[in-house]
Amino acid sequence: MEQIQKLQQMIDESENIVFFGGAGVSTESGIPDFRSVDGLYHQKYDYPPETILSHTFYRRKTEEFYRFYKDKMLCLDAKPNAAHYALAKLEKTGKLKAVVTQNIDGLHQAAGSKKVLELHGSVLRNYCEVCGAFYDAKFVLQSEGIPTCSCGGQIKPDVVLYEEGLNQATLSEAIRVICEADMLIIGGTSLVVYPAAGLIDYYQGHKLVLINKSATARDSMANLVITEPIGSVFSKIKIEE
Ligand code: CNA
Repeated sequence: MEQIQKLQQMIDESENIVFFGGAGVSTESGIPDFRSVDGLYHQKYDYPPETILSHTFYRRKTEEFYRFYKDKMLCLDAKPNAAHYALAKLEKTGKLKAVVTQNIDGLHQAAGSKKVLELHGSVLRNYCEVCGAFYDAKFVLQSEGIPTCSCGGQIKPDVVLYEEGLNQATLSEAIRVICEADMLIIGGTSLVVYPAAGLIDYYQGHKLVLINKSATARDSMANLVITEPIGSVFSKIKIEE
């Protein structure tokens, strides 16, 4: 409880908050993360998820990529949880300037957040590799095998696969907002996927909060560490509109 009070006080005293998050933000919405005990890395597949979700695998074994992707990465019925809603509310008050996320599920926007920097793209956007036509996630989910455009081209999710580079404009904007933040809240991320995890090093303030169920390599640099589920933490925070 003391920790929640401390978090509340830090939020109340801040005017330029940035949230940096990962898959753990959406586990309470029913979307499995990668590294928790019930996460995708602990389930049995012919290949590790990191291999399947790589550019090489996507090119060489496209059908198998899509089998895994549709089965495990497209959770289209998931709804935002208390953490997503609280962050959207904090943005409305003017205190929170941006959400920088490694997630690809679109739940921050579904909760009402406007400034969301999606470092790894979104499953909600999909494009034909030949003509560039847009397709929604439902189309991809309902397609049989490899989703194909009416022009015959292959459809690729707008998701950054392993071995692929991050969008430079998104990366630069994420660095800018983190540099300017007076409070950085990091939540639901193991902080092991780079270059995304390295972005937190741009934070220069003294209100660094880490909300994560398990320990991370960065716990020692945080001013406040909370090891509780992030949805339940944010459900206890009062945000005045
Ligand atoms: P990760 O490596 O799976 O780490 C998640 C972290 O969150 C772990 O340390 C958990 O202990 C912690 N955690 C899990 N649930 C909670 C919770 N309720 N409250 C607090 N902490 C919790 O995931 P990262 O995001 O660090 O890794 C980056 C990858 C995962 C990105 O490239 C994502 O695109 C990818 N991913 C995204 C989604 C999604 O969009 N929802 C789902 C699965 C994987």
